[in-house]
Formats: sequence, C-alpha cells, structure tokens
Amino acid sequence: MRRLNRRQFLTLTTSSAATLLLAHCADQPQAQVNFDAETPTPAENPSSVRSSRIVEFDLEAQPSSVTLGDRTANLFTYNGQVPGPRLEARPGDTVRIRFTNRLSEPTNLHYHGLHIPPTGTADNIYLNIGSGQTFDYEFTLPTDHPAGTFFYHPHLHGRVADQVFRGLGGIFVVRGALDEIPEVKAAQEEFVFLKDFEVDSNGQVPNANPMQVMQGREGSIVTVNGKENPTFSLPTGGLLRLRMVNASTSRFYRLTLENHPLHLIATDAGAIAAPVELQEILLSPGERAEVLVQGNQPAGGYRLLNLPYDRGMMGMMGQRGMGGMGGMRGMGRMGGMSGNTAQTTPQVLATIQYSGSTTPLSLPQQLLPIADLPQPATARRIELSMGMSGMGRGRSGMGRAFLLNGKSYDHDRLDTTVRLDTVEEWEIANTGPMAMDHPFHLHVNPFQVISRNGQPEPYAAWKDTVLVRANETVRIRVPFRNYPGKTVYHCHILDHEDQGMMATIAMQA
Ligand SMILES: [Cu+2]
Repeated sequence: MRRLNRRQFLTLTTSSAATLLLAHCADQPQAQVNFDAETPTPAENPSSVRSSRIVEFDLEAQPSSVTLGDRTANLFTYNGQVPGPRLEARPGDTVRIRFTNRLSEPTNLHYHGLHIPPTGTADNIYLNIGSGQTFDYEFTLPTDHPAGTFFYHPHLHGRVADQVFRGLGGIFVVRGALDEIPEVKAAQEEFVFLKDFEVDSNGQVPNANPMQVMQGREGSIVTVNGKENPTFSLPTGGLLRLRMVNASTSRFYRLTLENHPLHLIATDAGAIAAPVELQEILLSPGERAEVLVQGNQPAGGYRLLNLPYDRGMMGMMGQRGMGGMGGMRGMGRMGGMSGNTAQTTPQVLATIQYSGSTTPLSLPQQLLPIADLPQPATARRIELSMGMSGMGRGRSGMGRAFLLNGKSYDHDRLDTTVRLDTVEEWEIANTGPMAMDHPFHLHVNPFQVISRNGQPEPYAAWKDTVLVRANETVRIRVPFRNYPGKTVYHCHILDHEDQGMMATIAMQA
C-alpha cells in the first residue's frame, strides 16, 4: 500500500467523507484504503482524488463464536463480526475485495442494490467459491452511481437462506451527493442493521424444518447491529440520520419511533426528491430506508418499535391473520424459531436517548431530483405464486412449490431477455388462493414503483426490492443500463428464493 504524501493526506482529510472513511478504517482493521499510485492526483481538485481512488477490503466468511445479548452463538460471520464490516466507497471508486471462504461449504457474495456488472469479478452470483478458496472481487462504481445504503450477503442458490440466517451480511455504503446536502451532513449518522437469529441451548443455530422453510424462517432474537435494544443518542435540537437495512432472511419490520415522525430521505437505491413524513415504515427483507429524526421532544428515551405485521400465513392453513397456526405463533412469542411469528405485540428494537443539546437543526427542504422515466418500450407480467409441487425442482418438504410465472428456478433456463438502453414496465402480480406476501428483488438495475393495485405511488423513489402483498399487483418501471449479462430476479424471503421463486434475466446490448 502506497503511503499518501502529506499534501494528499491533508486534502483528503479536509473532506468530511474521506475523514469518515479513514476513521472507519481505523476501527476496522481489515479494511484498507489504497490510492492509485499510477494516477497523478492534483491535491487542489478533490473530485479527481475521488475518481482515481481504489478501496480495498479483506473479507473472510468464517464460523465464529459471537456474543448475542447474554448468549454465545456459533454463527457464520464476515471477519468474526455480526454484522460484517461496513464497506464504504464513492462513485467512481474501484473496489477490490479479497474474499476468503473459511466455511466448510461453498458461498459467494452479492452486492445487493449496486449498479455494477452481473458478470466476472463484480456482482456475479454464479460464482461458487469453495471451502478454503480465495477470490478477488473487483469492480468500479460508475461515476453517477447514487449515494446510499446497500447490502452485501451470500447468494449461492440453495444456501442463501441458511447462510444469511446463520449471520452473513453487511452494509455497503456509497457516499456521494446525498451526504453533501448540508442538513443531511449535519445529522448524526447511525446504521440500523436489522437481523433476527435463533440459537439453541448449545449456542447452535437450529436447522429449519419444512414448515419454517415454507413460511420463511424467523428467529426469536431480534437485533440491531448485532445487539438487543442498543441505544442511539440524540441531542435536543439535533437531527439523527438512521440508515436502516432489513438484513433478515424472512422477518419483516414495521418500524415506528415513539413520539417522533420519521422523515424519509432515501429508499433502497438512494435519495428521494424531498423528505416525506411518515409515522411508520415497513421494511421487507432486502429493503432499506434512510430517515431523519428531529430531536424536538422532551428529553428522555424513546423506543424504536417493530409493530405487529402479518405477512400471511400459508393459505392452506386458513384465513390470513386469523389464527390458523396458533401453536406456531405461540411458539414464536415464547422464543422458539418460527416460520412466521405474526407477533401480536410491539417489539423494542432500539432506544433513542436524548443527550445534551445543540443549535436547532432544520430538515432539508429538497434532496435530489429523481429522473422521470420515459414510456416503456416493453411490458411484461410476472406472477408470483405458490403451487402444488410436481416432481420438478424447488419442491418444499410440504409439497408446495414457489413459482415465478408458474415455473420453479432452473439455472439452465433463460426466462427473460431485455435490451440495454430500454425501459420496461413490469406488472408483478401476487396471485392464487394461498398467497402470502413476497418482496420482489431485481439485481443490478434499480426501478421505480408506478402503482400498487392501480393506485399511483405517492412519490417517486428508486427501489431494488418491492413488497408485493398477497393478492396485490405492483407495476414497476425499469431502465436497463450499462451492463450486459445474465442475472436474476427473485423473492427476497430467502427461503422462497432457495426453493425456486427466482428466474433468470439476460441483458443484451
Ligand atoms: Cu416469497
């Protein structure tokens, strides 16, 4: 690693983003920052410093013993920690990740939400990195890549739900224009990595049974940044920026903060045009949201709550939310792993504690414009459904198949072909008498939601995962840009994905 000369170092540290990144590296010794030795970097021009930067990280997937609350849990981790180290880069950066698999099974990495190639050493989910192997990921973020909160996790089909449930996942931050908006920059930044776990009395993660797999497994230990009910401090008059990621295999989070509205500033793939005041936010697996919280209430502690939400029982068990599986729900409350807790009381996720005071900070009026998408060249319909399984692949132990357009995932089948530099409109319908909620995720290209059941979306936003509720039809518009190659779209209840609710898309020049 080339040492920075003093002039470059001073330039970089006068930029707050660079300071954050360097500070971050200091507390996470695995992360390194390199600066391209070949490219001259005029110190007077910070943007050219950024555009020539190389950021390097070492990541090891490994079995680790981790403390979760008052328990010791034998989990899968990146670099021994849960969540994995936070990786940070800027638009235009070249990212190198030396990835080593110290698990006893194959795995790989998916860069959820990043607009990078689906091929080669980038967001290539077809890689199979065997036990003991090292692989060098390398990709360059486009210079117009949005700033936002992204998410890396394994994506080796058939093992995704289990590896994520055992602990694999981390945040990938892209810092850019959103972070430079003065009010956003002034806010205290905190990350909220939402993840549930289950461990038995020996600290082992239990295997999911077929019912749990069918519903999507949930754990009874619900954590924020690997901790139960952590505290975030907020000065009176200040602003708190919560950057929230649902990193769970299957659990949904219906988030609300006592006595404080949430001012949404960014969704999955970056900023929205102006803050939107919300009383609650629902995050299904894979979704992210960034909110600002104003410290304008009487000093004290306020709980970030996960409100009850029923994402649908298996239809065959009876009416949605009407009990059906009372035993299973009871088990969830008592602490055992369930398929779908359908919890009935709010859970405390974290506490916002007032501490000190500051000159009152205001909310931003505007954030970043969101491009209108042109009329689509092509329309498609994608049906999410659960059928009776035949003899094919993707069969669940309970005889249910998880299907996209009536088919279970087949690695060798190409389901959708699109042309680069076109915009498509997709109608995603969650159909069938046994429907439950499915979060729909498309790799590589973010999209905008146009309508839900015919109701126009209230504000424009870039998404890569959208919840399609039972018996709902969601229309999205997707611009396919930059990168040819094959990738997938799928349900982000990862047990459903592993069981076949996934399809292959080819982007062609
Ligand atoms: Cu699903």
